[in-house]
Amino acid sequence: TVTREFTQNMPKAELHLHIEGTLEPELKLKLAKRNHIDIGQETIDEVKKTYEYDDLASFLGVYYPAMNVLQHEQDFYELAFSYLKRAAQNNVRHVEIFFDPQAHTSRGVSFKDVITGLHRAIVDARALNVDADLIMCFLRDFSKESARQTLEQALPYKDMFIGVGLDSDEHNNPPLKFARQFEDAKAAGLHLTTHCDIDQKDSIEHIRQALEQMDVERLDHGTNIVEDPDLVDFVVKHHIGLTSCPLSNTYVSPKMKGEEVLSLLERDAKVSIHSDDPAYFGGYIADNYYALATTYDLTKEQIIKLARNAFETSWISDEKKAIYI
Ligand code: ES4
Ligand code: ZN
Repeated sequence: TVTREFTQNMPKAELHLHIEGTLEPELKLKLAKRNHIDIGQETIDEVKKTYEYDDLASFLGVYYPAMNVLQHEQDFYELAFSYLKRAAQNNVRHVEIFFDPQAHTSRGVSFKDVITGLHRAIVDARALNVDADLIMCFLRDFSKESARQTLEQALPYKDMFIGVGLDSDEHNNPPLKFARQFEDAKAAGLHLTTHCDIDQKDSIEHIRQALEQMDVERLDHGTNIVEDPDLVDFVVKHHIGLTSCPLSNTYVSPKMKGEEVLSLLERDAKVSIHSDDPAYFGGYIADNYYALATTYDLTKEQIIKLARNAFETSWISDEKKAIYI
């Protein structure tokens, strides 16, 4: 049987983690104080009481306002370095970190302060034996004009991130809305992924667009692809990764979606396990493996397969991949 220690000690790759979703109550309060921002709470318990949500919209309503405490380059550094220290302690060897520049630039923080703070933490974390890269996400409920401006701001910092993605509210915001930005990002040598959240009304259509018309290399969540066997064939054939986040799913959808993960494993699709917004959804990556393993009675072999899938579909060099697979 799979123990908590086993999921803890196993070398892991984290491919679905929003850095803003690692903002723990302690750091939130510390930054609020330092930056003189009134967040309406003064203790950790009070902050935790605000963490009540039962769908994506109610979660995002807690998540975005909290980011106000992030004001300066040093704040982004501390956010990322705190996460990477924790990752190193939990045997996470490689992380591809999502960040949402528009959630910060829209409130007056400069793009440069966001990306250089995060990047500096990544450089310093190399000493901890954790290897990390950044993936810039466009907020899909913002306009494509805003996405265009964001990509323009970002390209001078192209050496500090390896790919682009889409997150935030998917409803009525299909991947194709950002087809042009994805094309430009790909032409600039960047990798492509997109959230295709579970239980969204049009998510099968969104998955189809992303795979067939936008050349994405991974789907974040995306596990309800099991409803469409032809699309499953496509991801199996093209080694497209699907990054499932069990604890997150239990909040924004009523279920952990383990049946979907098991069905994808059985079909030999490259599904893997991650944590999404661990400070908000009750656990980091080892907790996510453990929750899935205990709820669905997974074997060690199945857990190892999920972990290998993450390294295989990561965007590290083939030389580095060979170490882990
Ligand atoms: C997110 Cl759970 C979730 N869904 C969509 N966008 C997000 N950004 C951060 N967490
Ligand atoms: Zn996510």
